[in-house]
Amino acid sequence: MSDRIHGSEKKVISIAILVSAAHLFILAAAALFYGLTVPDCLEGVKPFTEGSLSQKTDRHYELHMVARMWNFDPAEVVLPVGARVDIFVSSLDVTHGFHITGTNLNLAAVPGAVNYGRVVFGKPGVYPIVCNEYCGIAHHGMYGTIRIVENLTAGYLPAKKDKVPEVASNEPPLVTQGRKLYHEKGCIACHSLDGSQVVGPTFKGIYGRLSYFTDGTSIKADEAYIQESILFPQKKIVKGFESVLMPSFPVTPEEVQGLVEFIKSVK
Ligand code: HEC
Ligand SMILES: [Cu+2]
Repeated sequence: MSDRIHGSEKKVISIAILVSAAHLFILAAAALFYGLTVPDCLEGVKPFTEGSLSQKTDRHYELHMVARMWNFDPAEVVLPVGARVDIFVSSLDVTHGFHITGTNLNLAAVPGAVNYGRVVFGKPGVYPIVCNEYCGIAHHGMYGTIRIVENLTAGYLPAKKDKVPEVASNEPPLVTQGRKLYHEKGCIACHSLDGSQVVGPTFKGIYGRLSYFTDGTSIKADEAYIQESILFPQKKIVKGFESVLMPSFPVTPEEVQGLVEFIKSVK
């Protein structure tokens, strides 16, 4: 029997068996010791519309991530070294990518669906999240950050932490509401408060200053203009920012009022 198989063939078969065994071993080790799981599309899970972080046990976290044009909610996550994170990803608009740099987690963020993957963060450092699925004009600016920190007692979301911001007690309620919306609606991703130009013009000192537009006209930024900029972002395009389209946001008239008052207050 055995002399019917050529010697070199036997060698090849042995190597094939060895390689297969090695693969199985690596898979088992990855699952058992590194906590890796196969990305999965969950059925029967209601897609969520807001990002959140919850702590299940000492090291075990659950992270809900929402992708939308053109940011992630939450935009920044801070976790202790060794955190084992169950990540659920969904989208509010189109299909986005969700890749955590430095890990092997690469999911699609699909509207109406929830995808799942698990990552164990063994080393401290900054892990940028990138969208690797072209999703529109500001696709290149779509990113988030996971920060893994040593000696941290519990993970948290920096932007949501100051959801109820510390403000002077005499701040008008509308301004406080607007400040909250600035975080929640994601304006923070493109507009700074400190004068730095991020993706869009800074809000610092915008009220009463001249805005110059691509059609050569200009306008002194008053309440009506700021309101129009939020409701109809494409009506007037600020010069120098024509390469990025500001998305329009679903906002109630009351929310617009809050945002306008907040923007006016950024001096
Ligand atoms: C994806 C990036 C992005 C996001 C998010 C975004 N904007 Fe903008 N925004 C821009 C860009 C780019 C411009 C300048 C081009 C233009 O006028 O459309 C702009 C312009 C503006 C202007 C006019 C600025 C000026 O100097 O005249 C206002 C006011 C404004 N945005 C408010 C908001 C508010 C409020 C939000 C949140 C609800 C928001 N933006 C979210 C990108 C963004
Ligand atoms: Cu995207």
